Amino acid sequence: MDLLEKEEIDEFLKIYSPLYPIILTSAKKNIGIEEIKTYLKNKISTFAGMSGVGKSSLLNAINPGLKLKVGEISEKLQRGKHTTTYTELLEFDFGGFVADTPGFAAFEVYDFEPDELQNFFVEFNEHSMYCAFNDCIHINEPHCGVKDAVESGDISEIRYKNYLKIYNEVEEYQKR
Ligand SMILES: Nc1nc2c(ncn2[C@@H]2O[C@H](COP(=O)(O)OP(=O)(O)O)[C@@H](O)[C@H]2O)c(=O)[nH]1
Ligand SMILES: [Mg+2]
Ligand SMILES: [Zn+2]
Repeated sequence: MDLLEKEEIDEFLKIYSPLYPIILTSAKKNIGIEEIKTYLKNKISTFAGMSGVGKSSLLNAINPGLKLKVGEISEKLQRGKHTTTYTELLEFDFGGFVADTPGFAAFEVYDFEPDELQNFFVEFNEHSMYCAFNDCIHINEPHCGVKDAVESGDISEIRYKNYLKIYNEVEEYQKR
C-alpha cells in the first residue's frame, strides 16, 4: 500500500471489503505483517497473483528465514514460454505452510466452463434468484437480477465489467 494514494485505497476497499477480508500490506514499510500472520498460522495457504506484485517480498517480510528470491528478471524473460515451473510448499517458523506460486503473466486458470464463472463472483448469488431464466448468465438475457443490481448500484460496475471481460476470455480459452 506504500505505492497507492489514499483515494485509490479507499476506492478499492469500497468495492472489495464487503466481499472479502482485506489486509493492507507493505513489505517495504513493514505494514500489515503481523495481521496477515494471524491468517497464515497453522494453515496451508497459497500466494497467487501476477509476477511482480510482491508475493515473495511479502513472504520474506512475514518470515525472513524463507529467503525467497525477489524481483527475478529471468521470470520476465521466460514469459510466454512453456518453461517447467513448480510450486514448493514452504514451512513457516511460526507454524503452517505456504505455496509461493511461480509468477504467471496473467490469471489463466480457466479449468471451468464459462457459465460457472458467475459462481466466483460471490455477490451475484443473492441477485441471480431474481433472474427470469434459471440458467441466466447475466449478459444478454432480459429480466436479469444481476444486471438490475448493477443498474441500482448494489453490484459494483467495475466487478460486473470484470465479469464480462473474464467471461469472454474463458470462452476464447475454451475454443483453443
Ligand atoms: N514499493 C514496494 N515495492 C515492493 C513491495 N514488495 C515488493 N516490491 C518490489 O516489487 C518487485 C517484485 O517483487 P517480488 O516479491 O519478486 O514479486 P513476486 O513476483 O510477486 O514474487 C521487487 O522489485 C520488489 O522490491 C512493497 O511492499 N512496496
Ligand atoms: Mg516471487
Ligand atoms: Zn441474470
